[in-house]
Amino acid sequence: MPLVGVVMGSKSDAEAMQSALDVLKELGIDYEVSVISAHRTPEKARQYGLAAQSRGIEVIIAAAGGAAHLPGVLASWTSLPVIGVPLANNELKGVDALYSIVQMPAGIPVACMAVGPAGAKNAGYLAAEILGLKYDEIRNAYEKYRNELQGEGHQGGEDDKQSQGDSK
Ligand code: C2R
Repeated sequence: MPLVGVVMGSKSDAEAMQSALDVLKELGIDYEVSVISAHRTPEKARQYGLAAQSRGIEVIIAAAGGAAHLPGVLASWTSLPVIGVPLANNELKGVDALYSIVQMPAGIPVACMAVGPAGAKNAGYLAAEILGLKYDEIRNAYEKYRNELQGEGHQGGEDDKQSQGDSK
């Protein structure tokens, strides 16, 4: 049974959201994918939000570009956590979607990720963190990933080299 509902505003968002799906898959988290738009298919958005929790969904990831009201509208119909992913798909390069998602007025929160591939990936990781509070196997898979990240020594290593060089 899917624990994460990944919702995107258009089929054209699928490529940008693939990395979120990859993260969920790597961590062994069941998910479902739906294309729903708050303005093109408003009734579908309402029904999705209202029914999500009773269908077993525990976290919603909502991705949209442009005037991205989808995450906020879904959040209005459910008290499940909604993670918004602003997509860069037009002349404004995602700033429009970022502002639409990040500036939710007080009362109904939406967690806003970064624009671009990092945001899509982090949506998957944040979903894992939330679900890990309840599911040991998800927490273990996520912590394994975090430990591996430390072992890889990513940018920390490069930064260290740089700062050593600078101090000479
Ligand atoms: P099309 O490529 O279908 O024209 O969509 C989608 O997320 C997509 O990035 C263009 C962009 O419109 C976005 N869209 C929204 C919403 N519905 C579709 N921002 C919404 O409800 O917020």
